[in-house]
Amino acid sequence: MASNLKNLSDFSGFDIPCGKGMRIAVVAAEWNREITDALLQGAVDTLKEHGVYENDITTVRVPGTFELTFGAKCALESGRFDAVIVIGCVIQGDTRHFDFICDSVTQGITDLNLKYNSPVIFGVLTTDNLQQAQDRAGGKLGNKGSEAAATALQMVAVRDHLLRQQ
Ligand code: DLZ
Repeated sequence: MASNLKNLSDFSGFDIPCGKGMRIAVVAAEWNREITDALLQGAVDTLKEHGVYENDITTVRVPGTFELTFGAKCALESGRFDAVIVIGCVIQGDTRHFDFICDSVTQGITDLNLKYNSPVIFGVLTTDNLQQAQDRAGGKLGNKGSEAAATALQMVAVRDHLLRQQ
């Protein structure tokens, strides 16, 4: 989770490349929809602000954060995308589901990043309560979806720079 001092939508100091011509899939969870809708909107807005064509952005919904790994895998297997962004929100409750879901999606997305040559970006909030999620979904600490979108553009540029240099 972001530090209290960091605004997730503040990219000053970061060199965000132009996304013109990049094809991006955004896979978003239905759970905690109030939050994931705001994160998804933040991601799409930021992609467009940085030059990604609307037609090159594909959004898809999966039931929960646990399903993000499979959704991202399908997007990668299609070979159609330069990057995949996963969006979710897991809120700590009295259930151990929190740990299982967070561990699963973190490991799942890491595994995909190791296996495929298109980056998968982690736009998942894992918070103690709803207020912390709202703060990071367009609230006082910015928008984690926007941060994920900017990261996607950076990582596609890194991939292109390093793999196409050979
Ligand atoms: C079951 C569950 C719970 C308890 N909490 C969340 C949550 O906070 N955020 C979320 O995205 N999904 C949650 N889920 C649903 C799981 O991610 C998954 O969809 C179901 O366990 C079915 O596989």
